[in-house]
Amino acid sequence: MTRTLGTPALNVALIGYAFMGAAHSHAWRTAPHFFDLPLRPDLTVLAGRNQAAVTEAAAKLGWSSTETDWRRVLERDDVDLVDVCTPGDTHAEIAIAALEAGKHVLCEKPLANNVAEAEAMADAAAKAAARGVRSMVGFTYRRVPAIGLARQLVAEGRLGQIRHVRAQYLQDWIADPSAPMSWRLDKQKAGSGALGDIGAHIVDLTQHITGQTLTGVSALLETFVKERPLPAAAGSLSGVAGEGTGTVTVDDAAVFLGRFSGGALASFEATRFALGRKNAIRIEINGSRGSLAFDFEDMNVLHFFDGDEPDETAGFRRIVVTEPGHPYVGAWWPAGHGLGYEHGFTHQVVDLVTAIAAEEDPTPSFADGLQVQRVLDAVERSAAANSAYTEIKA
Ligand code: SOE
Repeated sequence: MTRTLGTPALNVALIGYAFMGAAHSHAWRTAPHFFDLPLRPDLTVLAGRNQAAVTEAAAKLGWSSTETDWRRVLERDDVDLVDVCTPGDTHAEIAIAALEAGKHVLCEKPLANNVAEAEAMADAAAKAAARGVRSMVGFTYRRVPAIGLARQLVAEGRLGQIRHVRAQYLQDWIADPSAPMSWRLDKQKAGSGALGDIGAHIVDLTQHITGQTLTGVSALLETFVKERPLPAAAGSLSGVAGEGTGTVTVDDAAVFLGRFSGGALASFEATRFALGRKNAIRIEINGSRGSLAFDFEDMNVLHFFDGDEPDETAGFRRIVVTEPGHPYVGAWWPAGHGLGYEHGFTHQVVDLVTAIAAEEDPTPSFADGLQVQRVLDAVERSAAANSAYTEIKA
């Protein structure tokens, strides 16, 4: 039994209960049972537009009450934190209103659908922080133990001067042209396609690991399938096609080159058409003293090449990142048992709750989310200008 259960409550409200809502619910439920937290998350209210559906989801996901209007959530005195798990077109409105109402905010990635919204959110977050109200953007892959070890090796200088960053995020869930429309394929709802949905992750991850930021990009975007069947039920994510077709208004794939602030050259690929790749995040970083390589499809392993090794014994070593001394691992299982996709969300809750209790600003901050948004915007501007090299303004 952890000590959390005797600590003051942190009353949480979750807005949205689809894939991300389910992953966040699991994290809010699980964190206090594996980590000693300074505050005890209480799953107080789940908000969704349809009363019957949100009532069913609340029972399944473990929430004590429901609301059908997120604005009502902000009026409740029994809500301390709002967790935004809605499509990107509502992130800014909900997060800014919640911060102004004095609620801490966790907002799913990408932070917003465009730079203007992200700037307004970062501004509201800075003002709220001055009043002790905290905010975080949900780049959960930072909290995979192997990613934490990668960042540590770079920070310790084990890779030396970073020369190359190579990152891919490969999925294939819409490679079939008969896969129906969804909100993720609608620019008005999602802001962009593979670029913002999964490209944002590899932009954030590579900046997090290297401690550097992208300063410019040259990009290509493509929409391979421009018309898709409408879903069987309005808003359905069931993947079942209905009558008629809809126009895809976002990118299916983004490919871009970049330069990092420390001088490294980078290549990025984010696609939903890598047939056979389900959720492959692949990162390789080459430095003057060493290299590292990570693949989320083998997420408990980090490959490390130590350039200080004599040539006769040098080679990429396969580090199984499951030792108690590795980031977060000590709270879970003995060495070699491994963690999964959901653990990053639990670690996100742990770090957020710990920062709130310590009256510190958690990371990644909304300012970090804004910087990623500026990279996404530069990619779109470059692609629209025949891949012209496009600088990223701070
Ligand atoms: C895309 O389908 C997606 O759900 C992303 O939106 C998530 O951020 C990623 O973790 C898994 O894939």
